[in-house]
Amino acid sequence: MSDRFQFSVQATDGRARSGVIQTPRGEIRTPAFMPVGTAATVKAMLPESVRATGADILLGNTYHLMLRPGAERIARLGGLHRFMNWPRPILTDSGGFQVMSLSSLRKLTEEGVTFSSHIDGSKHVLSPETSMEIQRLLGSDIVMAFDECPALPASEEVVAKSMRMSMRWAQRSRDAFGDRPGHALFGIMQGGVTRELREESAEALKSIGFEGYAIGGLAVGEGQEAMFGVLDYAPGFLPEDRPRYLMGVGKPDDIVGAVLRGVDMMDCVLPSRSGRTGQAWTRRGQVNVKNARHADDPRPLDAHCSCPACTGYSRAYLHHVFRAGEMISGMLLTWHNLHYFQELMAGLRDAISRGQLAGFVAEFEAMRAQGDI
Ligand code: PRF
Ligand code: ZN
Repeated sequence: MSDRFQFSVQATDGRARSGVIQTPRGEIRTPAFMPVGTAATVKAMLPESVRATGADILLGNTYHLMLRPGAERIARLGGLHRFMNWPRPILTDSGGFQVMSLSSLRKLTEEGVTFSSHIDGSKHVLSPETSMEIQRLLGSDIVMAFDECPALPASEEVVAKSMRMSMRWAQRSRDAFGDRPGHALFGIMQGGVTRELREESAEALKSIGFEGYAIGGLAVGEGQEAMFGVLDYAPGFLPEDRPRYLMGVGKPDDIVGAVLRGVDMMDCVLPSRSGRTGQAWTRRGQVNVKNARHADDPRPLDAHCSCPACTGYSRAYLHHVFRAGEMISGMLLTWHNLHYFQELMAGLRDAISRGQLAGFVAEFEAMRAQGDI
């Protein structure tokens, strides 16, 4: 195992890349999908089950963990990996994005953001410096720079001002992070849907220098077509020899489109969150198990899926436990969804390695076009 953080691209197919990120806590095969473990758990899953779905890395959240149970407490208890019993790599988001979507009484200045907790109303401050300190206390392997992400649509002027502040915060994040062998700091590109702003942001980040580069500020209301429009050029502004991480994306077709455009890492609550609301994701698209058509159906959710939900249970059972509000419903559907997302990533990696990505994508689209039958 490497004692350093290192990324190597092993194969390319068009703009898509497959590779490996080496970290002291293990390898991350890319393109990678990171399940979200916001509050030190991937909801409804044991860590060993998350691993069994094929995940190499989880995402954790500075915002939630600083509020509850507190970063100092997690540090005293041996760090986030020990605390949640996940020994592999963890990436933590820096908090600003969650402050904007979850907290109240927010006040944003050049220094940072003050806000009230969505849990108990208590007052807190996040800045590049405090975010770096909290992520250090958590023991995060991949630390995200502190940024601001404006909701779209927003005027170009608002997006430009916000992006430039995020770039000043990126420099402060780099300075505060310091030299931490084996740990990585990723910068976050902003700039909305404006090509010139995206380029300016990428140039600012590259001159600071990061171990990896995220594309932030997408999947915030602009729609898939506009997002793909940005992804047609934005990854090309970033260094080829560093991982590129598209934050908060997405649905399976978003993931495939992003990988085709040169993205290496993604995260999304979708497979875990929708598992708890009765939504399953399969090769044939979305299936809602609460639909009455499943009540007498002895078939599995997906006969070609090797997850526990599909090998052990019928659609009728999944329908019943969802309707009955049983906890196993969220457990089985989350497992299935995470398994499906990880199989998709494995298929993408394999297709890129073989130079067969176009064929893989054609098959992906043909299966979805058939629909659930
Ligand atoms: N910045 C940060 N986290 C994020 C985003 C961002 O722009 C997004 C946007 N999709 C999701 N999570 N720090
Ligand atoms: Zn399954």
